[in-house]
Amino acid sequence: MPTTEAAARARLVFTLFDADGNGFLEPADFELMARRTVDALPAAGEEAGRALLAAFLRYADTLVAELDTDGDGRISPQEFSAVVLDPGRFDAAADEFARALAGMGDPDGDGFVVRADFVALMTAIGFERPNIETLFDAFGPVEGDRIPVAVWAEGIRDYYHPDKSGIAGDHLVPGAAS
Ligand SMILES: [Ca+2]
Ligand SMILES: [Ca+2]
Repeated sequence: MPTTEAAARARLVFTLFDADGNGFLEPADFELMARRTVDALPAAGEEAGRALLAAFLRYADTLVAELDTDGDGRISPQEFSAVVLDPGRFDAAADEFARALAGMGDPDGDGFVVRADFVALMTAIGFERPNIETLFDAFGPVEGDRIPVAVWAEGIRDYYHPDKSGIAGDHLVPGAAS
């Protein structure tokens, strides 16, 4: 059985990813999130907006490919939890997720995510601003107020780890920020 914290972390992400609130994750949800992100970064320009939209849709494709066990083209809460809370299955997919995520959080491909991009992305997904800032700080930003993509990827693996509690990712769960 996952820890209470692990179950709450997975539930929170599913709820946020389901941007249109229909109870399933589909590419349409990620398109909605991408548009929110582009709107939040008007200075990024049209080309950057298109690239970000493409990165979100790649992320959606990766999620569906890895998590859609029954092949109906969408991810149910059961399909989501079954994979992400099983380290044996999630670790195999984690590198794919990290690469797809890096496409969004590290648009210039230097291996680092700056705070502004991190905040914009996580805000678009629906996390609360104070929780996002606390998480970024917990990742130990280096010079230039940025974190290595690999640190974020490792944080995501921890986030879904069924046995972990009291980790950086717990800062994202409402009421847990401190
Ligand atoms: Ca949905
Ligand atoms: Ca499915």
